[in-house]
Amino acid sequence: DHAFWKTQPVPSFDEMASKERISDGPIKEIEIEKVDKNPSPMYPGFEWVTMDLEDAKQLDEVYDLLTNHYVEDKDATFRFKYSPSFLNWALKAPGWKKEWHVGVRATASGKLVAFISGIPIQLRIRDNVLKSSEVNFLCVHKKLRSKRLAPVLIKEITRRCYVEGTFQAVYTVGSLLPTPVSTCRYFHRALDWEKLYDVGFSPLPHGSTKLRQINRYKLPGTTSTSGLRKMESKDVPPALDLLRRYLERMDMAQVFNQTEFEHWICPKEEPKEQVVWSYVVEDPDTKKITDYFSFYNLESTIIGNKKHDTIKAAYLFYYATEVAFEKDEGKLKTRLNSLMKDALILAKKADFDVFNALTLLDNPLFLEEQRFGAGDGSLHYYMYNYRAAPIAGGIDQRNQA
Ligand code: YNC
Ligand code: MG
Repeated sequence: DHAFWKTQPVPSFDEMASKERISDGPIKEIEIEKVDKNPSPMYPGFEWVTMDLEDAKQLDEVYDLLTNHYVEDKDATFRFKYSPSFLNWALKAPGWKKEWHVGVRATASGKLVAFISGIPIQLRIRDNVLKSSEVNFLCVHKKLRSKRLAPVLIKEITRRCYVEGTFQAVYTVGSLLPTPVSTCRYFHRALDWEKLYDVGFSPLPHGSTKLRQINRYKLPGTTSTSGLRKMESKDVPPALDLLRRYLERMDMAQVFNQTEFEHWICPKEEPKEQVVWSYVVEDPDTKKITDYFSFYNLESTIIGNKKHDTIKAAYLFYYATEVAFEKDEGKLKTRLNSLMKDALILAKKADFDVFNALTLLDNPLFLEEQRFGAGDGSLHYYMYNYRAAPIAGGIDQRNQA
């Protein structure tokens, strides 16, 4: 019955399902002077901490907590394994605030047992750009589950956002809560089918053989798009311009400035483990950047497998193409299929086992042809303290980022 969520400024299932037209806007006015200046009480034996992620030791503590206790699939076979480099990238995005990296320690041992984070982003929903917080990495130690600690963490990050004058938030969760503004599905494209089969990720379809499956997912050794090369610093302004125009076609998307684009897509410094891979297409004649795509690296621990301990997954990230503005869906489909085939080839070369994508952006135009299969997971998108008419989901949806 959602004892916690029904007290929060989020739309109910009923109002989101109603036939009445929903007009987009905040649910509750927040008076900043009335926001508590101090954290809410913590359970006895535990204490609030602000994590200092500039300190490699504290970053490692968050890494350890997530590696052992973060999101698993429904059969508890795989668990996300965000690398320290990934956490640096995701949690120290431009404008990041230390106060939004919230931990809970056991007072006696000092052990980190829970975490929640936010980063500031500009989020556009239809015609409104909201100064908001993107909340992520909510995690409670397995031994402290079902004790209503999650609501305490959520209330504390909310207070810390309000104190900074940020009154809206966006977050994604695999489970259904009141009430998604949109829902996507995960799709997976095997790069190393045999490994995925060995670890129980990919089934052997009825009537097929291992050899046939391996052949089905074979890729050429080289890419085919002429002018395709790694993205460099000099490509940032034209690639950002292209992405901005491309995202204008969507109902919901982050608004990027150049610093943010650089951080997310074309980082200046190489971290210890590479997190993001980005490529551009430079037209051989005009030298213009006509397309770009990116994917990031997120491993999963394989829980209790003797032969392999991790799956290396590439996640399709942002991309854009000039062809999108020609209003010719057939042409867009053709172009995206060649770009994404090249992305698969590059990911395979970089030793990834699987390539994942959601049903957002123009992805439904290439998922099938590029041999992605539907996963069993959904990803629900939520807004905190903002009511917005639902954004179409599913395989036909192409209006969200
Ligand atoms: C969840 N993931 O429904 P009701 S995603 C939000 N997001 O409340 P307890 C969640 N709410 O239904 P547990 C949630 N999971 O009674 C549970 N809840 O109203 C709600 N898993 O609390 C739940 N990470 O402490 C229920 O549950 C209440 O001990 C139950 O802890 C939950 O990062 C959790 O999946 C998820 O570590 C911490 O299971 C734990 O089970 C765990 O008894 C593995 O809580 C890791 C995992 C979640 C990944 C993510 C996004 C989080 C968004 C949080 C909401 C942010 C709102 C915006 C705040 C800023 C506002 C401004 C401005
Ligand atoms: Mg709990």
